[in-house]
Amino acid sequence: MSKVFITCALPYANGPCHLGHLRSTYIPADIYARYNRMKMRDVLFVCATDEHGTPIAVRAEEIGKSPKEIADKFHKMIKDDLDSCDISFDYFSRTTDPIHYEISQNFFLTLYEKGYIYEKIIKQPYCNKCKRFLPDRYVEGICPHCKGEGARGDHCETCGRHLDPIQLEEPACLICSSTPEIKKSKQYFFKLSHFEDSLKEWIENNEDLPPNVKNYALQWIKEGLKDWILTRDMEWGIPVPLENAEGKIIYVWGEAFLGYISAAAQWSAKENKPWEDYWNDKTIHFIGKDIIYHHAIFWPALLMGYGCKLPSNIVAGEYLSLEGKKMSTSKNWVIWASEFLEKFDSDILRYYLVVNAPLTRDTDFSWDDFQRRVNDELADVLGNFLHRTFSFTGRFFNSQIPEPDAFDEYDKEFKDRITGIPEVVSELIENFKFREGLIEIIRLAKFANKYFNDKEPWKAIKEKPEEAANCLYLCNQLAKTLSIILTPYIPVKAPQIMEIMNLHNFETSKWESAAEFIPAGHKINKPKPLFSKIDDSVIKKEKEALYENLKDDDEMKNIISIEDFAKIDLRIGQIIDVERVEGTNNLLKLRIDVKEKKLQIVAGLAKKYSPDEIKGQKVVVLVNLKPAKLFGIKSEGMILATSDNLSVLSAENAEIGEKIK
Ligand code: B3M
Ligand code: ZN
Repeated sequence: MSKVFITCALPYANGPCHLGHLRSTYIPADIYARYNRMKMRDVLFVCATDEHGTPIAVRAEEIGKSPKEIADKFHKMIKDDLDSCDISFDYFSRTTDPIHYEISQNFFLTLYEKGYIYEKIIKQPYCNKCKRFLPDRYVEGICPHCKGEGARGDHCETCGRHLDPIQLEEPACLICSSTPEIKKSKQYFFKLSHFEDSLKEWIENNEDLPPNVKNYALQWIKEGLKDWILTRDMEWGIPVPLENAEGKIIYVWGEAFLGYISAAAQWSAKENKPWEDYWNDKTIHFIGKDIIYHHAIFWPALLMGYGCKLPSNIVAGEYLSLEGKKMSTSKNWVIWASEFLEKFDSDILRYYLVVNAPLTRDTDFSWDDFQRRVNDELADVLGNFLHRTFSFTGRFFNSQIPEPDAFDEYDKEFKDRITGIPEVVSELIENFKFREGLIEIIRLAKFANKYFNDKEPWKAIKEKPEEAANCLYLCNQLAKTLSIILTPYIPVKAPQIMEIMNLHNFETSKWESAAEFIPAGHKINKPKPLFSKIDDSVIKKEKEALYENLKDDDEMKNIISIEDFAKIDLRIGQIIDVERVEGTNNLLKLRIDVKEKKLQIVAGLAKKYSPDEIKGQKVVVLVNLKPAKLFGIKSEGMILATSDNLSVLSAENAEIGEKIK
């Protein structure tokens, strides 16, 4: 039996799960795991909470608790969240487990002994007031490459580059705002650069890697890989297992990956089966798109150094926004999994988050759209089809699947679609096209409703009973097929379809049996409604509660005077020339005619507009902004656009050069 090792990115134990986590990582991975089990493959599906790292240590300090106490609390919360969403892990561990410490330290030691980890004295920002080295995200400043503001010690949002904290210009401690001093300290580095060629070859030749993962990874490799600092001066974490390394811990990203292995090792000990067999057969990592770098570059390089098989594939889910705005836990612009699942069934959430958009595209959760899809698709299409099939069978065929007669062309078409659908969906799920699989299912259910309407079995039962029998025979077959192929998507409701169909003992958990027909005469149970509609009042209440959070948003209370506003010189400008800024994926260089002069502006709009799309548009331009250099290119103003969706404010009927007051 073939084996599959499936993992989900380890959630940080410093907050509960929200819908974004579920959408990008956990639901897709669970669909894949459940599907593979139904294909009779031997699945090992693991995850753990990621319990080290600076954010947890800082948070603990802020509230006067130990980091372990914080981790305990959130480990439990996250586990409950994932359970309520029916994520079917075989093992869910934590990175504070002693086995994880042992495995991570051994891994580090092996790399050290093989010469892939070396010591180096480096300069690091140290905050005198907070009495700590400021790693990663605890120092903020200006990006040395693109001059973007608000760059963090490890990463610049503007140009997407990985940074070293001491490179930042005008650095400030994020906890107390004071300027850090630069201190020397010995750290351990991983020779990432050594693996550049092998990584390139692995990524280029891996035909399975999804395009979003492949493209990002190759782009970074093209820029050249630098060695990674693998340790920190910190208390909270896994101690570096070397002499003369007191007070140093392994960087959280240097051990979190081993959480996949340590969770599996614990499962192995419990089940008495070697996890290595699973790893060596096929391994798939499900992650969010923000950690593609880590999984497609850093982790494979660590594994190459260690001398172990690389993962077979990496599936990266993109982001979820909320009601058109970027989710923000600090602004409470978020929907927590636990709150949502207290009120709605997990299956309708799973359905909505999958059907909403392909995994490889950013998408939005909106309450209205959620209601629309649940009511129109789950209740009206799927629910209605099942209910009319079962109640009609009950009423006119004594709850028995009728004996079919000769099929006409329409029946035959329907029959072929029923027997064909499992293979269609299977092919899509195998390729991680979960949404497309679900859409095929709904499309067939729509077709089935039309078929039912066209066949008018309520009339035919009197005039041509054999036609009504054919119709209900086939509709029951589809219901049974659906109960199987919907199981990975909606694992609570799908078995309820089986129960109504009295199929518990049938080989319902096997994908291969989805296309097999139930014999005529099989008795089904009394139907009960499976999907109900969501009332407008329910959605209204949810929206009100959510939008209430915006009122607390300080940005909205930031009053300015009319004099302040008068300082802003906004004019209508026409975009006369556009090109992409090479080496970035989001910047456009534009020339804009504002009548009095022509301005050169660099704007982060490339993810939304291609040069052709935006050229010629009349837009609103801030013309008296102090010039700055972005990516080494002079920028003399700003184009007004929305902050998350990046829609430019345009004014097609206005005159070029007109002032805005
Ligand atoms: N703990 C969470 C994240 O960055 C991080 C994942 C670790 S996976 C090995 O999304
Ligand atoms: Zn930058």
